[in-house]
Amino acid sequence: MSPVLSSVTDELRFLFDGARNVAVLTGAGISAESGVPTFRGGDTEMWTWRGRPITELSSAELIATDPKLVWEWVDYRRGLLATLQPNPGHHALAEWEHRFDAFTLITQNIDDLHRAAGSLNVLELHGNIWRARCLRCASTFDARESPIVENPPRCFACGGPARPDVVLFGELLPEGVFERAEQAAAHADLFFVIGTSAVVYPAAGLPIIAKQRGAKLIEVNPEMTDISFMADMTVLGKAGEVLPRFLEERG
Ligand code: BJW
Ligand code: ZN
Repeated sequence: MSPVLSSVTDELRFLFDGARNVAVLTGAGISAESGVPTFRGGDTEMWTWRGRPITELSSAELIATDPKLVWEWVDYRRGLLATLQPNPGHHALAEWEHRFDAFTLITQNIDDLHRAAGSLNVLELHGNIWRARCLRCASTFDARESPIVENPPRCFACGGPARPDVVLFGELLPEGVFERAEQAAAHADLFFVIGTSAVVYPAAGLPIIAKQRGAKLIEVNPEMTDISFMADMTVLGKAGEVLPRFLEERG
């Protein structure tokens, strides 16, 4: 089988139908067809806002020095996300969850669109843009106001200043979440890498773990990425068009 496909072949569906333990890693590309800008890929090298690249905006350095500016950046993106809906790619994955003996959905996205599509168990590696975390008592809480009323928003429990509950460059991932994702990657017999440029670590290490532990690696992306050389198959296409095909009636 050619490692680069332009559509879902019968052979690929056969692999899908026979899988028992499936894990999926998604990135910004799965939300692109909902209208969420990706960080990289396509014509733009890197998403910028007010002339600054995301490596600078979404960074541990900036939240330490100018937390209000990070909230403004988050607030701007929440304003956009509030108007958007999940697309057929998110909906297909919500159906996949009920199809296998074991299924783990791991996302780098903070947009909450997997849950909006009906996925029940989502491992959010980089947090959630609709949650905040108190800098004084460490409580996390839903913070869905858009635009935010006070900058920084205040903790529901103690009134302390809160920060967005997302993982910025140079910060550690939430405790336990990456470990669960690693376990899922290590035990999967089929691992999908969908809509990610696979350049941000440690998330980009998950397909490598899966492959080393014997999983077949399937990539879905309109472009080749840093992980393509390792994939058993890359389906060159949009997630919202490719993923529903796995569920179509067999002819
Ligand atoms: C479609 C599509 C369609 C389009 N269908 N597909 C040097 C070497 C190695 C590591 C490092 C290094 N220097 C620093 C590091 C560590 C750093 C890192 O990996 N940096 C790399 C950039 C080099 N990682 C970290 O800092 C992490 N923490 C960590 O390592 O802790 C230990 C540590 C502590 C202290 C010091 C050093 C280490 C944390 C990473 C947190 C990432 N956070 C962000 C921001 C989240 C909050 C926010 O949004 O503000 O997470 S960055 C951003 O990138 C976001 C994403 O989740 C993440 C990944 O991006 P993703 O999802 O892959 O999106 P894109 O845009 O890159 O790709 C989109 C893809 O979709 C493209 O391929 C398109 O083709 C495709 N596409 N349309 C399907 N319709
Ligand atoms: Zn608090």
